[in-house]
Formats: sequence, C-alpha cells, structure tokens
Amino acid sequence: MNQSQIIDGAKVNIAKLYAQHLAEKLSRFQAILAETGFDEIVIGSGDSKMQFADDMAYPFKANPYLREWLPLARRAGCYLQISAGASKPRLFLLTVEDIWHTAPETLPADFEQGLEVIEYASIKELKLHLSQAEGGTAFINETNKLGLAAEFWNPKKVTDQIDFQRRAKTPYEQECVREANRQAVPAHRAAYQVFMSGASELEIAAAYLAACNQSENEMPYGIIAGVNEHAAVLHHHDLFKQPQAPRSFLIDAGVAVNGYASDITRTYAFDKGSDFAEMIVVMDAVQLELVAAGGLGKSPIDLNVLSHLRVAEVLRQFDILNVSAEEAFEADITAAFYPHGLGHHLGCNVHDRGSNLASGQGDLLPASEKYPKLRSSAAMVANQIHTVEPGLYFIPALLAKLRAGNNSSKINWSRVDDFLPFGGIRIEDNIIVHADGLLENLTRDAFSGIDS
Ligand SMILES: [Mn+2]
Repeated sequence: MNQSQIIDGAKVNIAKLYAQHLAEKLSRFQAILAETGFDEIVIGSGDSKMQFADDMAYPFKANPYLREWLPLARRAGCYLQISAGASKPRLFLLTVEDIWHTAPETLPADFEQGLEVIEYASIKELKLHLSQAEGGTAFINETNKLGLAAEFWNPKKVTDQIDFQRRAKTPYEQECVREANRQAVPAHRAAYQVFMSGASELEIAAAYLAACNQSENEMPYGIIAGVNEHAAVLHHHDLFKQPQAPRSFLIDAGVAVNGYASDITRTYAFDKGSDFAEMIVVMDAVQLELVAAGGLGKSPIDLNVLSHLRVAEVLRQFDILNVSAEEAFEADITAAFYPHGLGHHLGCNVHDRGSNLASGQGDLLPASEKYPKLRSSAAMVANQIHTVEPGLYFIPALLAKLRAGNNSSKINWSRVDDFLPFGGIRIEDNIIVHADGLLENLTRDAFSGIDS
C-alpha cells in the first residue's frame, strides 16, 4: 500500500491511521487484560512449517491474531507482547543470520512509532522479556512454543474477547479493506477481458495476478475462476489449463493489503443477448437491494431469508418454477439453487472470527435453523465489514436430489437444462456499516473509480 492515497481529493496518511489503530487496539486489550486477570497477552505469528520428509517449507502466513496488530503477514517468529498498563506493545522480531533467503518482511515506513521493537535470537532469550509470574501470560499461537501450562495457551476467555472486539474495525482496518478493493477491481477487469478472448482458467488467474501485482501466495484465498459449468463449483480452485468456448465466467478473488482481505465475486456472460446475461442483470439488482437492506442493528438471518425469497422470484421470472415464488420459498426449493449463506464478516480472516458471538464472554447466538450454513448471525454493529453475496447456481448433484424428491414437479426441468451449461451466478461486494448508518460499498465504489 502506498503511504499516501488520494481519497475524495484528500490524502490519507496510512501511518497516522496505523498509529491510531495501535492506540485503539491497545486500549481494547487493556480492558481484556483487566477482565481476564492476566499480566500480558503474547501473540505469536507462527513458525515456518516444513513439508513431511522434505526440506521444503509450506508458504507462510501469520496467525490472524497477529495480523490484527501488524502488517507482517509473511514473517515467521514474531511475538507481540501487550502488557497491563504499558503505553506501547512490544514487538519481538526473530533475527538470525540466514544466507539462503532474502531478508524478512519489515514494517512500512513510520509504522514503528507506536511499538517498542526488540530483536531476539532464541525462545530462551525471548522468555526473559515476558512475565515471570505463573499464569501471568495468555499466549495466542498455533503451537505452545513458550511451553506454558495448557490453560494459558490460547485461553478461550481471552480469544472470545478478542474475537468479539474485532467486529468494529478501526479507520485503519477500514482503509486496508478499502484499498484491497481498489487493488482487486482492476484485476477483476483484466480477468474478464482475458475470459472474453477465450483464455483458459489458469490464464485468467495469471492475468488477475499480473494486474494486481501479487503472487499466488499473497492472495487472501485461492482464486476461484470458473468458466462455463465450473461457475457452479462454489470453490473451484483446480483451474483448468485447456481453453473452452466461453459462455459464462464466475470469478471470486481478492487482494490482501497489510494482512486485510477483499473478497469480491463477479459473474459474466459471453453472449450479452442471452437469457443468462439477463439473469445476471436481475441478480445484480437483487444483490444491490440486499446491500441496501442491511445496516446498523439489522439481522443477517433476516437478510438471508429475504435473499432466498428474492432468488425464488428470479427462478420464477426465468420460468424455472412451475409454482409461485412464495410456494418455492416455503418448500425450501431455493436451497438447491443457493446452498451458501448471504455473507460473512470480513477482516484479516476472510471469514472473520466472532460472527456468532453474543458477548465477549463467549455466549453464542443461536444458529439459523433453516439456514445453518449462514456464517454470521449477530446483528450488524458500527464499523463492521460484511460481504453480501447472493448466488443462484445449477449444481448437478443438488439438482439430482431435487429431481428425485417430492418437489420435482414444481420445477420446469427443460429450463434447468437451458441454464446448466452456464454454471451459475454469484455477485459479492464488501460493505462497511458506518456508525452514522451510512453503508459504504467498497466494491462498487472501486468499480466506479476505474470506470470514471
Ligand atoms: Mn465471500
């Protein structure tokens, strides 16, 4: 990310936003320490992991609890110490001579001001800096590197509090996801152009990576690029190398900025005069309506119900139902065409944690009985980032079950056959629910930014 970006004519100083972010996180974690009684919370980035019976490491990605504090997603061996009453968190950086690899990732310019940075060479040395009290440290890390008693390693009473406070994103976090949208959108456009030229899925993904200037390992999640029937494979990561005569294209891909993700999906028709192209236009309007129906205090479960009703109406409009939209909705026929939830929280986890927490004490909200796949059930709060991603697919395995079941006669199967070769549609935007009630659509803003 550039250190300064132009937003609405004004320069955003990202280092200044980061300093505010650190101060806000520090204050929230002081409250967590006071409530849970620990002297300190220590968060490890994790270690580079070797492949079995080989001398190759897997690509490294830092623990998201660390990425919430530091834009060091690719540096192993970092520890952050947040102590009760401390004015700054302390960052411990593993610094050992390594002639085999390029120097590890460093903090962007001016990001160190709110941190006390200490280099260390061994865990033994690191431990001298930590609380010596038995039970003084809550340690958040994939492995129990510090060798603490089990109850102090990832204590749930601490991680629940962290997951709960995470819902409200600081202006810095919002700017990271906003910028992740700005960087992803031109890559989406490049991918679409390559699809229209008849490229293979793998060539499309390569065009995407080139356009956002990121490596595959930097992606917040594997690029989903489905041509034709593959648009119906919800997580189509095994991209085909052979070109196919293009009919339809679904791309679900983001960019990571300072460890924060964008998560964007678009669907395209090759033939702009086809029924499938018309169905995309209708689903796009449905998606915008669902975005507008969100806001402070709104229930994702209610929005999910509304999305199924709208999908039923689209099925009816395109003559796929022999019954009314309401009847299809009541019979839960839409679940066969739309088998995932409407959206999820977004942050340094693509599916951000804490979406079903009713409190920082770990009380859980009841899951939606009718739509158990929905990842998010908590009412929307200020400064939260959500995805809104309704879908409508023609998935052979689900259609076969529908056809074999009691609702088969409610479906116009010859129309289903018309749409099967196009796979399906998903349209996904990233939304900030602002404190003043405004909904900021980061994705649509980014697309209008490159179109204007
Ligand atoms: Mn998503």
